[in-house]
Amino acid sequence: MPPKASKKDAAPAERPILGRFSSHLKIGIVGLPNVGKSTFFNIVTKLSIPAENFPFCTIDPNEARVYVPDERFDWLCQLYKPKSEVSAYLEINDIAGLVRGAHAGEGLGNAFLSHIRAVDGIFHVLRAFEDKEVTHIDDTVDPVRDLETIGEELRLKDIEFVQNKIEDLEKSMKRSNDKQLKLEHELCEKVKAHLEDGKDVRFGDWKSADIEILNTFQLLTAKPVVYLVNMSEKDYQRKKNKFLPKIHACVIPKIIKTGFAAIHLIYFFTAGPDEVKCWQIRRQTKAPQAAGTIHTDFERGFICAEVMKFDDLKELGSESAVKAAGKYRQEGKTYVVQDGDIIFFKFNVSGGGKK
Ligand SMILES: Nc1nc2c(ncn2[C@@H]2O[C@H](COP(=O)(O)OP(=O)(O)O)[C@@H](O)[C@H]2O)c(=O)[nH]1
Ligand SMILES: [Mg+2]
Repeated sequence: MPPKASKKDAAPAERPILGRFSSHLKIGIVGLPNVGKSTFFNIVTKLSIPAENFPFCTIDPNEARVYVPDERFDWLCQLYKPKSEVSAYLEINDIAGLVRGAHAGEGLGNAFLSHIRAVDGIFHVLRAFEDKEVTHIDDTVDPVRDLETIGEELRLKDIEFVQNKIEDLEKSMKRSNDKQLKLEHELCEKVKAHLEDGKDVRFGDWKSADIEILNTFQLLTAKPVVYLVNMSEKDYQRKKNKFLPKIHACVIPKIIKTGFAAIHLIYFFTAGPDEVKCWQIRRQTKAPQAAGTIHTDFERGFICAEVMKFDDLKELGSESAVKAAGKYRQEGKTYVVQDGDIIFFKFNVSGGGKK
């Protein structure tokens, strides 16, 4: 008898995630001027954007896509020796430095804040290196103060947004008794109080219904943040001289992987002799929508997903061994795709065929 799906197989009803529901997510590098944002960006991308000792030198956000290293992907490529290999990538934007007062337009603040609004997560670079040649906008090196400065700007911008929203809602509420308007108004008041308390939106304990509404706002402090403390290479070298190159190489892939996970991206694989490919999707994506990242027909005509777990394939060595062990599973429309699933989609659209 085939194994019956037990309770523990059922996906727990997860709370929705704050942020955009999309598979095209990106992370932005944010911080004060001269903290090392562009330097970090250049290292990560190996692109040569000039890192100059001058605030406001980067006005247009610079974009780059960097590969996400993954041993599972490498292993699959070894196994299938495919003609084409496509790994996952993280899109990173180098955003120009924010200064105190940015929320009120200081230092082209509004333009830069709109660039932050367009990303799904933040690499917040903090300067911990001392260097007389590199000016600090507040004269002294103090990463904790800097963290607060940026945090405060983002919160003030969010307060402004929510305040405007409250005023709009109040106008609408005079004309309509729509319950949704009242719910949104209550939430906005709650969010405003939370921000005025000095707390970022992402730290709030919001209900599922609140999160659905918050996700239509794209608030700056709702975005996930990864803090990167930029310390002097010299300080680092003094202590760990011979290990430095190794540490350097490890740290960068780790930062990329951390950023990728922080914005709630995962990926599933398609694997065969033609191609091994990572398909990135947002966490909580169901099988038909995951199929849709490959082709809209796959979503429209979705029949089922045949799923192998990477660990099972690695342990058993081949697809046929996984099948023989009864671990090759058919999943339906409600299946929530998990990171590292190896999937073969079956679909049917009129006039189309099976993959
Ligand atoms: N001494 C030292 N200088 C650095 C470090 N990181 C960046 N810099 C220098 O600081 C200046 C500003 O860096 P940049 O990356 O352009 O800062 P951004 O304004 O945050 O993009 C440049 O001259 C960099 O070479 C570091 O770790 N130590
Ligand atoms: Mg820069």
